Amino acid sequence: MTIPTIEYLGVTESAALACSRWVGKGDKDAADEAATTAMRSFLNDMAIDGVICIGEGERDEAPMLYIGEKVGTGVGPKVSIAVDPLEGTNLCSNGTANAISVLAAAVEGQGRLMAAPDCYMEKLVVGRECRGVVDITLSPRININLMAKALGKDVGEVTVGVLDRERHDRLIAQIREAGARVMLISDGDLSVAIAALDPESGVDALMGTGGAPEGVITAAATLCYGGEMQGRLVFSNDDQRERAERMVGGNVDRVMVTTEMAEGHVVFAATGVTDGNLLRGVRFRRGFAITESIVMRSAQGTIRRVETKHLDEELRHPPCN
Ligand code: VTB
Repeated sequence: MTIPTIEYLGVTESAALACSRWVGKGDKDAADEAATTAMRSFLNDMAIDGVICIGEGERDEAPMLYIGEKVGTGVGPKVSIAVDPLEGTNLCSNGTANAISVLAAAVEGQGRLMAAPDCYMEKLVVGRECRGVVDITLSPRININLMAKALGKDVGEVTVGVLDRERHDRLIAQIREAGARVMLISDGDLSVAIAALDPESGVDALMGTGGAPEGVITAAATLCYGGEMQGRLVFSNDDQRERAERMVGGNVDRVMVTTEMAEGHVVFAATGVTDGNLLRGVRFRRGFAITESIVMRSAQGTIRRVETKHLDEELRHPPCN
């Protein structure tokens, strides 16, 4: 049984609308809570036997949408659901670019999402034109040159998104030395990775280290876009490594490709909270709000961009002052 695409879209729309009331208000926890509460309540109305495989954290640290939490009415297809109700809590509270609400889902027996340990992941994400071209074990210079060739661009026209962190100082220098452009982002490597998958976004690749759970959600988007993602888990201590050995198995230092992290029939949905490289944020008009989303199904090979008007939105989520 297939769950209508529009249902998944409603999940991320509801989360984006709820936390959009907190855009620019300087309270990231309130923004995250609003998104999580709205998303959970939408999911619980869906006719699915769902379980959260990637969520807000472990059961003991996250009251809502924790890993293993059952969602949905319990009657319907068994679905594994990976969520990030608000990717970029700082971006939302600061009113800066690229905060999104996001979900990836796989129906049991049709698709699979990898269980992600809570550690870092080194990521390389490129769009369809660069599939089969890049290799995370090679230097940024080589990858950028290979990308430029595949894209039919000058190296100086290639733009790489990188999280602005000290750990990336060397990477940033290497990208610049190769002659390419670095787009530094303060947070939200998931939204910029999705932008890199889209040929119209102006971002050609995402490189660098961010969260592993978000990496798996990125892989679901990559599968839907027909792009390529390579990831390597990065551990801060032995505990994390042992956990990864239990959850992921095999040699946990290996390079993981897209299909190891997301496979088969998966659905991906994201709604903009603040304006970003790929999606516009929630906009308010007299008596209604407008959202922009992207929703994709890997099995059908569909990528839909959806603009939705939400009437009387101020009654559902009153402005917070
Ligand atoms: C953040 C966040 C990213 O990873 O950077 C986080 O902005 C981890 O990095 O979007 P830090 O610990 O250095 O902040 C993400 O959440 C996802 O990959």
